Amino acid sequence: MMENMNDIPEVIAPDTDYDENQIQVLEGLEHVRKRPGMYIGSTGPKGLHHLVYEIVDNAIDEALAGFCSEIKVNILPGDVIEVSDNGRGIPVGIHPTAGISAATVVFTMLNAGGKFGGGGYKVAGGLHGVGASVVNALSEWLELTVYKDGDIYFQRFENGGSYNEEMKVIGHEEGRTGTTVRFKADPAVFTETTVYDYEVLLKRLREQAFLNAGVKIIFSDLRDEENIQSEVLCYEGGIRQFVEHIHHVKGYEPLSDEVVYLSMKKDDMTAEVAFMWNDSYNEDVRSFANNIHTTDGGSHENGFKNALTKVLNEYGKKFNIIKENQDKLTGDDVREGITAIVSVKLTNCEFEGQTKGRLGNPEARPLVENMVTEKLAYYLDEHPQEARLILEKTINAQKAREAAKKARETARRKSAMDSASLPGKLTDCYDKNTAMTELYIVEGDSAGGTAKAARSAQYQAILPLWGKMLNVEKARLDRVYTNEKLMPVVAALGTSIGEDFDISKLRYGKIVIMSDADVDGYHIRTLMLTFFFRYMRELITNGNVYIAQPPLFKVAKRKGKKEEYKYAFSEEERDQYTREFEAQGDGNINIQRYKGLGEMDADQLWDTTMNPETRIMLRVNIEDAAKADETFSILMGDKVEPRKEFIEKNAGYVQNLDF
Ligand code: TTJ
Repeated sequence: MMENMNDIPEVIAPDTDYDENQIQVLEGLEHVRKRPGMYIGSTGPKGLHHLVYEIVDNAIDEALAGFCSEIKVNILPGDVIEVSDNGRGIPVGIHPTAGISAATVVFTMLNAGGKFGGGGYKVAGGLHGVGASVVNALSEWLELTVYKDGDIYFQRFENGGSYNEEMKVIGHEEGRTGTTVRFKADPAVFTETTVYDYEVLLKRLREQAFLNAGVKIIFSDLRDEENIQSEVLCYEGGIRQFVEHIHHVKGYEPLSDEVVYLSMKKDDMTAEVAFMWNDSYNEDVRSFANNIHTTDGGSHENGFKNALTKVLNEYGKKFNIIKENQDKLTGDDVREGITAIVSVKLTNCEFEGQTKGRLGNPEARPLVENMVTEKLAYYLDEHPQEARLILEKTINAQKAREAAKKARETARRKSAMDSASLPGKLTDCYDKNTAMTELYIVEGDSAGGTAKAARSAQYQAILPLWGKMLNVEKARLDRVYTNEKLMPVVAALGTSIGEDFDISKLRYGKIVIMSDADVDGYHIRTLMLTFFFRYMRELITNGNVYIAQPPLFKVAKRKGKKEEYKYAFSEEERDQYTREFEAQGDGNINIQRYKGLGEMDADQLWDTTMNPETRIMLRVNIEDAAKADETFSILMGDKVEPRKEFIEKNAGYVQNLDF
């Protein structure tokens, strides 16, 4: 879908000073209304939040250009977004070819932004930078105010970018400069919701503040006057503080006091990395290109990883910490327990892969690789104490890996001796064609029994989970291999895990986690997603993992012997069905709340949750899994403080967790 972005002709702008001349006129906005997904990915909550990023990005560019010290982002009552900066103000003069204000052009002509012409700003890429006009096209209304040369300019757009009045001066204010954009996302486009999630916006704005050191973003949620929330996001330390923040949130203990920070400029490109090790065994490497999270890595991330492995091996050899006859440290060894941010800024980013999550630009790799090779070697020489700690940590990882390999081989030999290595608890399906088959991972034996009775034996297999919840956080791969809860899952899937993972051996096309809508169910789901995220990540990126959605309520109306009923998957649905039944004015209404899967009989479970014709399932994406991983770290880690914070924040959902 997004490949079509390339079909949009580029604006060729003269390479002169950035002014009205540089913005050229392109096609109108009708196409954006017709195919919003092409421009913002989706019209669900993700696309909705994307509108905000799109506008904020413009203000951040102005800040990076050095002309703006403060960006305000407000969520106003009615889920109106207001973004303002104190930059130079968008050019308002008459555009030479369009014959209207240049600012109007920016908001009404697709791709009309100086950024796309090669002059003006140097940084743009991906879905980002599709521009203000796309936001306008998808808004019920949008108001633009520009403060410039002592004047206040204003223009209002309605219904996806139409306007009755041109940009005009509505007042004067001496000395003030800047741009303010206010908009309401169009509910006719964002049919699912136009309500913003404060935490989602906060996370992304904070990330942008880390990636652009010194840029000040003041974010406020003013929707509910009784509960105003506000944060000032400004980090002089940039991505160094990003690394510290991740450690704080996850409750990790750092290996040393100092975050390693390296940066380099070459031609039009800049690269920076920040990293630090901690007491966990998890690798958390996040890479960005032009401030966009590259979830699938790419050339810049590869450059970082290669150089890191190479430099640590060389240092270890040089100081005889790694002995002559000892194996080299692998990439996994050196990255065990690392938190790293890799950020590059390039003139033209090429994003590749199905979800455009991977940086393609080949020049980014040597840039990062050479930087880390040179500067990390220097850093280690300058910091012998830290260097020793790092080397010890990685050598421990190497030892653990070798021990894990032995344990694995023993486990394999053992399982080879069992006649069939499929777990005893598994009720398999007949079909062997993975295009058809589904594995339901079910919490508890009783729900497992119901699922077994409900399923289609042809293509649905059932695996009830049992045994004590394992603390994977503290366990390494070797212990995962002997865990009674996880090993049956591994055996049933057939893919093996970690470096042995082989998706071609996968025995089912869909893996469905089916757990109760309560605290235990939440726990199990978090555990499973974290496990997949850490040891079978490709299952998630390949789209094989799903979460079943059992109904929360049955709303029934009984009249004499006749019962009519509907299943509700949320409280809103419950209330809606109740109102519908009430409106019919006859019979008694009864609402049953399902506390667990076990309360449904097999037919009900089939109809509501397992029948492909009628069920709803959520496909798990990499962000969901990463989130589970973070939650898991918080819930299972040693630190009490982040756990308390988490529980306070999520009190509604995770009430009775006993720690
Ligand atoms: C362009 O070059 C001349 C001086 O102004 C430059 C400019 O466009 N600056 C600018 C744009 N500052 N802020 C914006 C901006 C801010 C928001 C909130 C939204 C948009 C679309 C642009």
